Amino acid sequence: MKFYILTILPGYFEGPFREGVLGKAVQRGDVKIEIVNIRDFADDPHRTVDDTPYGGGEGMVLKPEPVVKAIESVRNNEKKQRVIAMTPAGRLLNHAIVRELSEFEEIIIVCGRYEGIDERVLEYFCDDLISIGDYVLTGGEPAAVVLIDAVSRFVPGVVGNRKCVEEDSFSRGLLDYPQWTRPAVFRGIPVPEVLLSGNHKEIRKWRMMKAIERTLKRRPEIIREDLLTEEEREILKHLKVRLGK
Ligand code: 6GU
Repeated sequence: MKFYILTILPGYFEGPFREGVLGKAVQRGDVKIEIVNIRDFADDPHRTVDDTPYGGGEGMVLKPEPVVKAIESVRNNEKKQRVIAMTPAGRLLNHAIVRELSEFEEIIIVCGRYEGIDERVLEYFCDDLISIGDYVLTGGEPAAVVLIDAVSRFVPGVVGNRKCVEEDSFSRGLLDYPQWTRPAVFRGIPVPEVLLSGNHKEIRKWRMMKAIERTLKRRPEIIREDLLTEEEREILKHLKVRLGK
């Protein structure tokens, strides 16, 4: 899978794709990243990429010409491509969108800066506008890193254990159960006894209960009853009564 990142801050991406699971995937070539400097497509001597907004108002807007030229420089009809603009005015990124995007061969990501991107670029040259949450960042660059990280997990070979990907919390509509590791008592705080019992049937049931309980408490809106097993639905029913939900 290949990602093109169109940005006016190419240096921003020097770190994130060198580290960890994603860094290894890039080294192996399972994930390819190409940074495209939008400023290289400015045609004046000052390499101007922004201008004041028509109608007045705060800040600067990314000019259409350099951004569109940058998009066109990586467009390829032979590949299954998607052009995505990162903007807080986009649709909110979630598990379903991440999965959908992982089906493309190449994703071209346009990172916004200043007060925004000329609307004609978004409307006529992008397929999709994506936001990573209801807060404003100084630019689309950190959001692009988030998107690439999440999509890359679905690229075969990137995450060693497929089960971890297929069964992640958001495909099931349940948060993960909590985890502990040694020592059994840390600063006076013990690990729940059932986990030390060696009773795997009990442990499985307890974890299921914990996962449903924390989802009900923190993220009740993500629960998909249709995706739960009979056993999980039963636990959910009991917990709802107990928690008064
Ligand atoms: Cl994609 N861009 C910016 N600038 N802010 C955001 C965002 C994106 N998603 C959430 N906030």
